[in-house]
Amino acid sequence: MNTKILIIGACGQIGTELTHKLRTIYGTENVIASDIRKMNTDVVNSGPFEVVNALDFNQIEHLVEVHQITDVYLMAALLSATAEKNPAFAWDLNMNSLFHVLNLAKAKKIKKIFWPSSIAVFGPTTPKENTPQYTIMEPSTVYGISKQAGERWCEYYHHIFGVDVRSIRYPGLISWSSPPGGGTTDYAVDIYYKALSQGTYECFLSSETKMPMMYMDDAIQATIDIMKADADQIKIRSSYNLAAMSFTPTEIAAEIKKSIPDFEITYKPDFRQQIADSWPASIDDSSARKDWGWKHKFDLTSMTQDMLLHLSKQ
Ligand code: AKB
Repeated sequence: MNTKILIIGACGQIGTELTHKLRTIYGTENVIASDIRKMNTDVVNSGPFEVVNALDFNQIEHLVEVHQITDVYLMAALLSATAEKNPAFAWDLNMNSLFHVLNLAKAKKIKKIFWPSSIAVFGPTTPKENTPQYTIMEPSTVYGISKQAGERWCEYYHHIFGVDVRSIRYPGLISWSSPPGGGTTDYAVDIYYKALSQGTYECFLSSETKMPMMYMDDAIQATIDIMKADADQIKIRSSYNLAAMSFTPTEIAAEIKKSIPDFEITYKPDFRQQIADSWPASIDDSSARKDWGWKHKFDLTSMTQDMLLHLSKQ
């Protein structure tokens, strides 16, 4: 049976680039993009698109049947900063959308699921540097609690019902083709836009806040690689730690200054500082590297050059 993909939340920061990449690999007609609204013309116009509410089981089931979907990528979620403003809806969306696709796989209506987790599953009591795959996890954000609970359910559905679900704990993701939506790591995208358009940036985190980050090209590659791997290579069915680089606002600003010498950064931490302080500074991702061959390409220098090149063309 051919791979036929449904991406739920295809108009978001990851979904946009994932849709394009999957369409080049599997063929445009075999990748159905979907979202709650037609928000991103690129995604909507570049192939099949359906409006779907990730909380509506019947709608998702209908799409799966009509398009004979084999693999679902569930990218719809409320991220850390937005979730703190609307905890009940964040819990509802982040958990129940996951149950819908897990239950479709349990009923053998789909074969494989990709579900993104996050470094937000860790909390203030987790070891901060080189955070291990298995360690103390006491998340203190609504988003983190939902991702940690989701990981437990993924592992449970795999062990008890044989569901083939695969997951990655994404760090902060940086991309130029579509904006991020409500995360704590979003400053590391905004800073490039403001450096080019205004020459200054007021950062909502303090200067020495170090967090794990990754360029979108690497994140998409990881997503595709974990889904392509043989099932027996995926030894962890909760979610894999994944890392590429870690930096502070001071360090990213210094890197931008190499290309834009007059660029200035100022600091005005807000409620997101507390969220960032509860997360790891760096991540040990040796399990992903060993089990399914994860390798990153971009570091802070090469990412900055690529971001500035693309954004200055826009
Ligand atoms: C966020 O900041 O909420 C996300 C994440 C790290 O999962 N980018």
